[in-house]
Order: sequence, then C-alpha cells, then structure tokens
Amino acid sequence: MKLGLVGLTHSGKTTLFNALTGLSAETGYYQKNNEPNIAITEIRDERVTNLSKLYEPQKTIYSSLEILDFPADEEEKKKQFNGPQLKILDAFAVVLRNFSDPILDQSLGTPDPLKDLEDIEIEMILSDLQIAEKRLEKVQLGFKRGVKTAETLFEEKVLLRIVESLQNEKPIRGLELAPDEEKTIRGFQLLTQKPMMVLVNSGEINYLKNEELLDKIRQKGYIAEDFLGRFEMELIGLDEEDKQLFMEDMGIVSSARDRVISLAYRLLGYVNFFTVGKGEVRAWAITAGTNAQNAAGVIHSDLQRGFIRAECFSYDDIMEYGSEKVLREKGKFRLEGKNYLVNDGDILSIRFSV
Ligand SMILES: Nc1nc2c(ncn2[C@@H]2O[C@H](COP(=O)(O)OP(=O)(O)OP(=O)(O)O)[C@@H](O)[C@H]2O)c(=O)[nH]1
Ligand SMILES: [Mg+2]
Repeated sequence: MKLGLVGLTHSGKTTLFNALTGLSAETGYYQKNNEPNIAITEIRDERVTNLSKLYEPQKTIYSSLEILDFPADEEEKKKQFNGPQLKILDAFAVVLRNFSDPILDQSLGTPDPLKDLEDIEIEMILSDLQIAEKRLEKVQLGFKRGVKTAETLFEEKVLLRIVESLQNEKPIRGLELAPDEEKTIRGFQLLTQKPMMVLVNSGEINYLKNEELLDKIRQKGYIAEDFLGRFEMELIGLDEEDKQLFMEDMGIVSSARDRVISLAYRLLGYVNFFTVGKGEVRAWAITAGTNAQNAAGVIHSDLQRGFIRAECFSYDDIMEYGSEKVLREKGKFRLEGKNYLVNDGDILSIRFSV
C-alpha cells in the first residue's frame, strides 16, 4: 500500500514524514530535486506479535505501508500535481499548514488550511481535466475518421460524465461509477479518483482546538485529523516511556504513525488476514469483502489459480483456545470455499493444486 504525502510548500510534509517513519529527512528547505522521500514502515499489528509468540516461527512478517513524501515548490506548485509520480499511489494524505511561524507567515501568509485544501483540490481537478479532455478529443477524432466501436462509444459516454464533473470542480471520487465505467478509466490513474485523507498539521498552541476546521473538512467528505508533526518529530530517538510521557502531556493519545496507519486502513477499507506456521507468521492486507480465492492470490498467484479450499479459523479463537488441536476439538476449525468472504483476523491456510 503506497500512501503519498502531498500539499503546499512548507506545510510540514517532510516533518510529518519523519514523525511517521522515525527517519530524519531534511526539513525546512525546498526539496529542489523533486524526488520524494520514501520509507516503508512496518504495521505493528499486535495480533501478529501474539501469533508469533504462540507459533515461534523462524520469520515474522508484518504488513507494511510505503510512505512517500513529495516536495512542493511555491512557484511551480502545479508541478507536484502534474507529474507522473503521483499515479503510482494508492491514496493521498494531504498535509495542511495550521501552524504559525514568523518567517513562513511572512512569505506564505498566515495559515489558511481550508483555502490550501481548496487550492490542492483545484490543482488535482485541473490535472485530471487535462487528461480526460485530451482522451475525449482523441476518441471523438476517431469517430470522425470512422472508428466507432461499442467500446469507444462507451468510453466517450464515461469521459463526458467525467469531464462534466471536473468542469463543475467536483472530484471524480464523488461520482458513482459502475464497475465497467470504472474499468474504462482505470488506466488513466486520475488523481481525484484516488482516496484522500487530510492531516491538519497544527502548532502547539492550537493543537486539539480545531474541531470547527475538522468539521468543515469532513463535510467535504474527507477523513481528517489533527496532528502535531514537529512535536512528534522531535520525539524521535527518545525511549518509549519518555515518548509516552511527552505525548500524554500534549494530549496525544496515540502516535502519528499509528493514527495514520489506522486512517489509511479506514480510507482504503483494508483488513488483515494472517498465515501462520513454524516457518512464518505473516499479516496480509486485503480490502474488506475480498473472497478467499482472491485473498489467496495476494499470497501467490498459484494459490489463486489452483485454489481448492481455505482452512480457516479466527485470531480470537486461537488466542482463546491456545492451540489448533483444541480449536479442532471445539469445532472452530472451518473449511471454506472460494466465495467465502475473508474477515479481519481470519487465519487462512490455502489448499491448492496447480
Ligand atoms: N513553528 C512550527 N514550524 C513547523 C511546524 N511543523 C513544521 N514546521 C516548520 O515548517 C518548515 C517546513 O517544514 P517541512 O516539513 O520541510 O515542509 P514540507 O511540506 O516538506 O516543505 P516542501 O518540501 O518544501 O514542500 C520547517 O522549517 C519546519 O520546521 C510546527 O508545528 N510549528
Ligand atoms: Mg519536504
């Protein structure tokens, strides 16, 4: 899962990136080379830790979140939203500056997070509009030249809807697209189609006093929360106990990393299932409502192709009964077919043959 931190210049993207990853990428300067900072963070699901204690495997593998921190450049802020780099992301986390700083206030103005969010929405909409209009022109040019198939006619219909929505300054994610419509435009990787959440980067003075602002952002349909990026970045390197004390002092209930991970799961509708054994205990992320055969495909395409059945039990049951043997005796061990919808916390073993 790839999550991209985007936003206007000096909103604190790199500061939050550091807070989230424990790294120390340079902040407070313009990332001139236009390359994102990238880190892969383990998602420390405590269920994996507990399963690992039970099975004592050679390897324990948590699922992970890849976080990319994109630079912005005030004069060329469009660049961030026009480049191809954002296309690879699964979701965006927009970082909004909600802290005052004498120097930044002078050069960028006093913080206006809502206006910044609208600016970003518009940049993304314009980027998508350019792509959709260009493609529409091409399809229609084809019609003039006599290339008219059921597919291109269908594509034109979808594109017309999309262009209209974008021209009305509405992101595509707000449109209800049928699966075949969605499939037609998937290849364009339009930005306003991707899930997006908002991280309000506050200062120590106004942290936790932003309900009104958060409400307005949520009314626009986004998941949004308040963060204290610089404060949390400065906690990097402290031991856990001190970190907790400082966080409690500021009213931070859980770390920015844990919060962003859980927001990302919520945003993307992800749940975890697990595979267990002496060799390896491992977490796998899937979207809620994925069936057993497709879930098997996340592990390996062979398991999907040759899927026979899934042996299945739940995390809660194995924790309660302590061993697979007792689970079987208690009738908590199930065999499920390919259409079984995998639940969060299911432990699967795939029977397959290729
Ligand atoms: N006063 C104050 N300054 C902050 C806070 N968070 C970040 N900053 C400062 O804001 C400046 C910009 O932070 P960065 O994290 O580099 O911002 P960015 O969004 O990555 O900027 P670009 O990469 O140029 O787009 C730095 O000097 C930070 O120290 C905060 O909560 N309070
Ligand atoms: Mg930066």
